[in-house]
Amino acid sequence: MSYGLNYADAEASFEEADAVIFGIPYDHTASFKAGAREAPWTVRRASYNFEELHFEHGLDQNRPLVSDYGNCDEFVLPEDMIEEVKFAVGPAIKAGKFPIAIGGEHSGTIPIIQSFGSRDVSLVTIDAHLDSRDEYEGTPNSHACVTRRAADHIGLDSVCAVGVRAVGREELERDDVVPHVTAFEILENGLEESVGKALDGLRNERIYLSVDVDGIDPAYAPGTGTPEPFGLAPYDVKKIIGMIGDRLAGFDVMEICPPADPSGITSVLGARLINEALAILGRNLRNRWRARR
Ligand SMILES: [Mn+2]
Repeated sequence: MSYGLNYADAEASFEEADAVIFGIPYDHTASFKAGAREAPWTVRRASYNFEELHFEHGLDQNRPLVSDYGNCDEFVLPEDMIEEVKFAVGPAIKAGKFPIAIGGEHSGTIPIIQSFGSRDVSLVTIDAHLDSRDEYEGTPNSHACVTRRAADHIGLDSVCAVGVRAVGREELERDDVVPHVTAFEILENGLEESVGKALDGLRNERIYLSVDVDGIDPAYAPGTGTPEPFGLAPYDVKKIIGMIGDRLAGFDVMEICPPADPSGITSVLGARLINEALAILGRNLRNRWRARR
């Protein structure tokens, strides 16, 4: 599972780590452009771009201890990928570590959510798509089925897709439509009014945030398999991570497709979003220590 290059500063052992990073180099259900399997490498490489501190988080920001687990083994069938991710990631989640995944395609989020207890987390996705199909091209574990599989496990009232702007008719013409906030609503009503309300409405308190990078406008994140115009700005995603704040229980960035990203800018954004989640985790950990004293 080792591949030679850790995520920047992810030098902690598993035992001492607050957070564990792992790659899921999987893209076999990709419906348009494949290549996301390469992103765990390019995002790690991009992580060396950044300075030690983010200005807005302050000079005394608490940096969590991070362990880089390497990548999950590669499989062809989504069901095999799901078993592998559960095997690799399940122990970290059960040990109370903060999981951070680098996809691979979005189906990699399914086994991560399934590794939590059904009352442990809500799932918020940032995604151009609702990904709520029962099955797609013959498998219930396609990247087009992510929120539906999550709802099976944690309940429809603990799932919300944010930034949605492309759906299939069959996803909306049913009684159990996956809750969502469209990109259009965010633009019209502002983040507080749209996403803030949705976060308040989630049943399970802690929140796993999954960023399908196609939720972000292709002007900022062109390197993805299914680009969809009229998306969120990177700053919106940063703000949403901050709004989730002390409820944040895990994070992933999926669907970065390096062959479609010649400048590498989408991998850079992916790494920066991981760092943002780590900054919020660091703040949460420090607040928890303080509360205990
Ligand atoms: Mn998507």
